[in-house]
Amino acid sequence: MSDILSKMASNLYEGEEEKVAALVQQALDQGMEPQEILADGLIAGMDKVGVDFKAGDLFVPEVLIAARAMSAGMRVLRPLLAESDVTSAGKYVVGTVKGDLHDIGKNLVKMMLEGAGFETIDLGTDVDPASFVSAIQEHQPNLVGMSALLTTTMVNMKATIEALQEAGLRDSVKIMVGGAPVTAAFAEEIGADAYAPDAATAVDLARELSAA
Ligand code: B12
Repeated sequence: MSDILSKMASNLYEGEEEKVAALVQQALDQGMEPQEILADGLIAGMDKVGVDFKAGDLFVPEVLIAARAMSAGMRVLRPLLAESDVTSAGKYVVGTVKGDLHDIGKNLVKMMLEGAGFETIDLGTDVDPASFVSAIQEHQPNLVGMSALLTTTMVNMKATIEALQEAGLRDSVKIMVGGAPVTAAFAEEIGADAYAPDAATAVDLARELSAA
């Protein structure tokens, strides 16, 4: 990998927003392809963040800071990626389910997926089943994510899946669920496709589900 791309990846890991943005610009000025900068600079850095977060070597604040550096690099790159018509890794609609206002974990998963090249549409918190249905109709994602942090709101994941079934949309998307009280057994019971205990695993699963 070129020197500038490895520097970009390590600065992203360290959360150096301004340096990452400047290195992206420098790489473009040197004539590098936007896709190469994305894959071997930004995503490579974010992948290492994911691995170290999963291993317990990094914590939530560090991941959020790295994700901000990723966004700073993406701001420079995004217009050029749109021009060069780079296909995204997949399209992800996400929300925290009805009745639930917790969004830190949801945002972390979203940022890590953006880091992995997914296009994301964030419906926010307290999202009722009908809003998931209309967002899926509008944006036609391949992946849907639901987050819940309360034992009292987990049931709304099931209600959302039922609403998707009723709207005839269930088979058009893969559904991932997560949040502290959610388990793999619960995910299976409500008919979700996957459960991830953390943001790094969510990226691995999203890649698998998008390739399937
Ligand atoms: C911060 C917090 C709040 C903040 C939320 C701020 C915000 N913007 O999110 C505030 C103060 C608003 C809040 C309010 C409440 N909270 Co609160 N809160 C927490 C706390 C301390 C941390 C949650 C958090 O952000 N963790 C950090 C993130 C990174 O972890 P995470 O959310 O689990 O996400 C990771 C994974 O789960 C996974 N993941 C998450 N979502 C998704 C989605 C997908 C698709 C995938 C694949 C993976 C995934 O990946 C993430 C990253 O690795 C927890 C305690 C705890 N330790 O969990 C209590 C906790 C969740 N809260 C609790 C309660 C009771 C409440 C209130 C009811 C309190 C009250 N009486 O008012 C209200 C409810 C408000 C509402 N309607 O939602 C209880 C829930 C108990 C239960 N079993 O139901 C907890 C467990 C505290 C406790 N021990 O009692 N809370």
